[in-house]
Amino acid sequence: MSDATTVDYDGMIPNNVGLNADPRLRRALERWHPGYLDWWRDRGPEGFQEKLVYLRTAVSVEPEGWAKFGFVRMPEYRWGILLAPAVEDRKIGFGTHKGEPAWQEVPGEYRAMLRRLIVVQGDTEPASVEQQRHLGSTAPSLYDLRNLFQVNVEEARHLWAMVYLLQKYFGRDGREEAEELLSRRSGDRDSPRLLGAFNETTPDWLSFFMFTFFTDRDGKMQLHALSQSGFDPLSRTCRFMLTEEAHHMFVGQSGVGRIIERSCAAMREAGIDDPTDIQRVRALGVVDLPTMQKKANLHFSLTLDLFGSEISTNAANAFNASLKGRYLEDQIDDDHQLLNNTYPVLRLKDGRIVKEDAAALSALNMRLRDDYIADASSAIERWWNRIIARAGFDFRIKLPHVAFNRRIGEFAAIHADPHGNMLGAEEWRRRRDAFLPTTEDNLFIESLMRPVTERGDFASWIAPPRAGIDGMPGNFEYVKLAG
Ligand code: BYC
Repeated sequence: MSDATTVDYDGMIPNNVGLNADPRLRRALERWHPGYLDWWRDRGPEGFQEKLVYLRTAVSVEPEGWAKFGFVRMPEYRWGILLAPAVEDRKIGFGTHKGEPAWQEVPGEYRAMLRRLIVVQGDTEPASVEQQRHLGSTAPSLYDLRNLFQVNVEEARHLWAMVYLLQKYFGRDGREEAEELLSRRSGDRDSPRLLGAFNETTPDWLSFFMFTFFTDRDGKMQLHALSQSGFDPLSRTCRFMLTEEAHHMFVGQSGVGRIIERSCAAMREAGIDDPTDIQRVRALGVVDLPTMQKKANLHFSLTLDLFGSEISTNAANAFNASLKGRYLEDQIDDDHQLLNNTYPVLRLKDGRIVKEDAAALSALNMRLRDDYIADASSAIERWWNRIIARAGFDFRIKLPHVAFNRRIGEFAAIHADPHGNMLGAEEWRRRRDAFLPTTEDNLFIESLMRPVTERGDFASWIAPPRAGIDGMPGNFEYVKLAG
């Protein structure tokens, strides 16, 4: 079935892509490696580079036993290049080339488009590491500190994954793009990361958990869409990345869930029945639910921008070219070419938000965004709102309307409240603080961010997890801070 399920773990770069037999590629990657390590030391997790961290490392691409756990110093992490096993005789599943054998080389006519998709995907990975680099100093426990670093090293491995594709298949341009992936900086005025949400800050742990819940979930959707690609190396790379991505979303889902759990327990203990009594709740040293709703509003709306415009010829071209499919394309029952199909799209018409049918090909970003919203909303119901309901509070975290707080696409030009009611600029300014975190909200959250570094202890604003990592007990020393 597979040409390369065995991982070569002996060389400098663990891989299952036959690096030993490809000296040109190996040399290119080895030349890139020192610059990568400089980037990691300079822009990666601040302050913990020499500490031993209990990390998961991918050592196989088989579903069973693909990772091993052990203590490692982050700069010595084995960032490898791993592709999911090849599917024998794989055929392209959508677009103009549907039914043709999947490409093992870049089709010349689509070179620029494919390179652009890989570069955009690759750019988000180091960006998120940069955004999160200051969080180690305020971790609420050793367990959380370790999870942060796990997410960071795996996002960095995802950078390796995209750099491999660039170096192997795109010659000199690919090498240049690989260098630029190390030189752009999240939030930098002169050389920012490519997509908006990756230039925002992640100032506190609630933001980190919201980011991994909402923005990593965009990662999941985009990787799924790319894993359908007719370009087989991209498809296999993304398929394996998805294995790691699941843990990142778990960190966000359970992180926010544990904050909610702690807040609800503290309110119960103090006899508070009204979760919107913000000052009384905050006096308990926990995060109030309305502030969590505002953080969710912010991260959800920033993440929606990552889907691009509702109507997009770029998306239609990438689909037609059989480069980027839909979420679970291979499970959809239609012609997979969308020549005559339509898809309902929310648009701004004569100053009103209306739903209208658009050509399905042009509406692919919208469709992926809808799939994303369904996925996020069901996770919120199953996790966060269940915790609140079990504690007996009359409060639900809700996703805001898609027109709320947008910078990209149809609704970038207007203001809307979280229900989708359009607001004038003046009313938006007046009511904005009720929808999005204010300086005061952020200062309150910041005031809670004190590091907790004793084994088995947790900050007062977050509940312990149900289970440890890799079956380890609650008081396990996930990061060895001494020595
Ligand atoms: N910010 O046709 P349009 C992840 C640009 S997250 C700035 O509307 P298109 C992760 C766009 O580039 C997943 N610019 O959109 C998560 C285009 O410019 P050009 C990352 C933006 O191209 C957590 C123009 O506007 N992967 O993995 O259909 C931690 C018109 O664009 C933005 C991908 O995104 C923006 N938000 O769709 C770590 C997959 N949006 O080309 C990692 C690869 C649009 O005319 N990327 N623009 O100069 C893509 O599929 C597409 O590029 C996008 C945009 C979905 C991003």
